[in-house]
Amino acid sequence: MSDAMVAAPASDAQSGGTQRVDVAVVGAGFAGLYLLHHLRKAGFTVVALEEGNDVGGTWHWNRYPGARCDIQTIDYSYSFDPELERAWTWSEKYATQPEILRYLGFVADRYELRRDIRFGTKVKTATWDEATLRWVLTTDSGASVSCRYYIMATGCLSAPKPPEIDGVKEFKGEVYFTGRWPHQEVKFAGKRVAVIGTGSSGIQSIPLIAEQAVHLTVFQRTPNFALPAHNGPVPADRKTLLDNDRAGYREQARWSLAGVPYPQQTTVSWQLNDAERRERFEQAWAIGDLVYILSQLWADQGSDVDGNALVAELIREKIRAIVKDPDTAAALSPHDHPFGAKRPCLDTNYYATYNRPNVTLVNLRQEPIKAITASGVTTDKRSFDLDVIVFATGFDAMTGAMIAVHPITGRAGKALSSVWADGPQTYLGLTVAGFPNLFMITGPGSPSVLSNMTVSIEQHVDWVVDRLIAMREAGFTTIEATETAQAGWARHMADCSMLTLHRLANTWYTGANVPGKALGVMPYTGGVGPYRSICNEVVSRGMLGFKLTGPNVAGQCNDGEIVRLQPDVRLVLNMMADMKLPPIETLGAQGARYFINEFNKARPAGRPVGEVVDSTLPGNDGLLPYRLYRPATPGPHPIVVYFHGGGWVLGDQQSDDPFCRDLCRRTGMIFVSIGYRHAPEHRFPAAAEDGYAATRWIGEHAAELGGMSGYVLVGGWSAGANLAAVTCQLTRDRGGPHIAGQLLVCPVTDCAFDRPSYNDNGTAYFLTRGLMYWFWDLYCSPADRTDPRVSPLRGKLGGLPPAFVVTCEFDPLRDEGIAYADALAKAGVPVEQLQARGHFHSSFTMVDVVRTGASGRAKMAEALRRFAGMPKQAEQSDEVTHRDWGVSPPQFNAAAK
Ligand code: N01
Repeated sequence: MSDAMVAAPASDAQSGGTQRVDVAVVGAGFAGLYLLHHLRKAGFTVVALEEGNDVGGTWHWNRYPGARCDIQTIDYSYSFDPELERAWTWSEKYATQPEILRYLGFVADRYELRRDIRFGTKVKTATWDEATLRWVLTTDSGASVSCRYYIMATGCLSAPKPPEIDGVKEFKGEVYFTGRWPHQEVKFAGKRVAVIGTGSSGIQSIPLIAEQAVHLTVFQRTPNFALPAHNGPVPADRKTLLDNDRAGYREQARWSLAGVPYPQQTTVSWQLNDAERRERFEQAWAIGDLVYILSQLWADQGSDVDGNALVAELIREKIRAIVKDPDTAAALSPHDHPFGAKRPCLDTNYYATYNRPNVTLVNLRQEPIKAITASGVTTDKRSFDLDVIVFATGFDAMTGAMIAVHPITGRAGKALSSVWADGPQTYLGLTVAGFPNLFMITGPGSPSVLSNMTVSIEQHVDWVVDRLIAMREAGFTTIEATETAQAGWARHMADCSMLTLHRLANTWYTGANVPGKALGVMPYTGGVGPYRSICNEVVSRGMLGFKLTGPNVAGQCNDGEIVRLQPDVRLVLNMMADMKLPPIETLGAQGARYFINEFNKARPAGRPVGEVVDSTLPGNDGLLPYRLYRPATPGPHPIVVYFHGGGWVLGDQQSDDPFCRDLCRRTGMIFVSIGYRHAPEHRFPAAAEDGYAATRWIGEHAAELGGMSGYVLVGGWSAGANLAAVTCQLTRDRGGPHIAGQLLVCPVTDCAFDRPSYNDNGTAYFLTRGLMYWFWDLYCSPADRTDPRVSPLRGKLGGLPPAFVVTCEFDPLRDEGIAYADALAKAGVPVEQLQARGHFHSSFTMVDVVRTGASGRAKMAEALRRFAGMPKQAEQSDEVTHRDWGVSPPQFNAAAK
């Protein structure tokens, strides 16, 4: 049966001035229309309340000249009904606002949606009634509404923000706001026009207004990055992809990062030379697709300031090439934010417009607006006489439409505006604790504006309606997020905000465009696909984080946090789970080594350092290979003797190469990664004795290696950290060399397997209990296991070098690492601990994969520098904070930490 043929039950009749329905929806844009259709199809009675006089939402209000979508229209469409998809053909790559509005009208007609929409109706108040367990909505026209469920489909960019400039009312000419454009044509011919604001709305309208106006003055406070749309017919390649496998294409979009089916890039910027990077950039520039240029150049473009700066400079080069006047080009070139951290724009002739003789750019950074007067705009340098002012000054985004449009009062009389006074708190961006039966579509805390909105809207609507159906079947009538779940989501949001550069710009994403608004990254930065999988997981784990009640059923509350892992750790573990790999210990030593080598080939290459030298040194029983990493700075440098991980069985200099490079760059120290002998070919104490021998040799030859003499430092990960810890004990007992400090990352310290972390984290986090048993069996017979050369926790700990001990929450080795740090401290050794929340055993060595490990590695580097008596190092590009960009840090997410 076609979706269009579904007979929809009419909303309940009005009685006594109140309309009773199962569900009230606010808004009749993309989200509201699909909600209405889906809810009716599921048998719920529904009313949609819409302030405008027709459907369209944002596309109803934003009808300024040049308004178009900036996601290719074949992607910016509903996908819930294949017949609808077949019934509509877009005429352009980026449809105009009138065409999108026609599409939404077509959808409304096709499913007969208008009969359940009350147009011209604004919700004035929304109050949760504890007695009836229903929401009561009062409106500015017609009956109030009593509903079981109340769903805000109000859009993220629908509350225009005031221009915040004195004197707007004094102006005698015409005034327009892009976000509230009149329905009748606005004529600019023969007029002196000003546009204030250069976001997407300004950048789309400026070229068209310039073609008509006698003179156009653009008042720009912050330049924005704009890219040519190259609009035209729908590109053949994308259309063919869609036509060949429509369902597959849509499904790929649903699981992608931004809601458009592009693959994830794995090549990092430093693996490409200038010419290769330029070629990729030129191709992206020619394609004219925002998601493409934001995601397909190189893997680090959206996550690392250095990788990002390369793109930003290539765009500035384009601006300089297009705009003839160098001063104007300079003023149009953004320098205050990473590319993509502020929403970039798609344009048609934007930069070239400034070559027209009738266009003037006023740089408000050099001459701020003092006031708007009766005749025009006055800056602190000059006055502009004007006939028309167009405000393209943006929106109180994400939260504005929800809290400014009407007071929403939840449990115990609490208003949403006061609950959100310090920033929006939500669970999944869908619900708010204390506000039962209230849902938001694409609310703050969901991918929303960082994604193709139609994909995100459909996901939210499907999730919400499916929940309502499931509740109805189970007899539940209320649903409410728990405080625990909501706090956990805030933490997860804060963790995710470290994956991208959005935190580094003053934008409407962070609330910085509205004076006094709480600052924090409001949309979910973890990606559309991962977010979808989290929402699904909430359901599969018994509605985790929700309280459900019903009149005739026992209440249910499966409380907890849905994501306790760091977001990138979750992705890595899910990816490994999807690969359905056999347990490593079943592969045999050779097979496991081969597997690890192959697996490592897929990761980003380590970053460049000054020099890398492969050589050999004498071990305890023959030559050992080593790899030396030298910083690019002039030496001599302190030397860190480094031991790779791999359970004394696996790993080599290559396996820990990115980690060594990273620490070499951060510390400014030489790292010498030792190829010690492995089990089962060489069992205990071969690795331990090699570690000691290598350290002694390096200590004796430090100057020849270009290092500082008199001391070395040691470090290692996992079994390598075991060797580092053992080496410190052996050098203390055997007369040197002097070790200035030890870095132990997830160390093996003891042969007992009964600490809680061995059970809690024994099976699901890559390093399993079974794998550890196998490592132990291959390396060390039971009779030797209490020897401090393999269980350093059982050794004498006094007089050891200062230590920095890193443990990860989801690591079987967590508790023995903590036990070692505690025991060192008890023995009088200066110890610092980093207990890394949400991380797993491999987090810190998966450099440029687990990006949330960057701050931990920065702390390790600082510790090593302190041990060596060196001053604090400048921040690396992956730990840049807001202050480096001159903006304030996000506050409400940080508060959740
Ligand atoms: O709003 P904006 P927008 N004095 O906030 C300036 C979507 N959209 O309506 O950056 C002087 O981006 C402000 O300056 P600054 C899209 O997601 C999509 O343009 O704060 N200037 C900025 O330049 C977009 O990102 C499409 O320093 C003032 C501008 O006004 C979002 O909507 C089309 C000022 C506002 O830019 C918002 O875009 C249009 C003041 N007092 C919009 N106050 C599509 O293509 C503000 N500004 C789909």
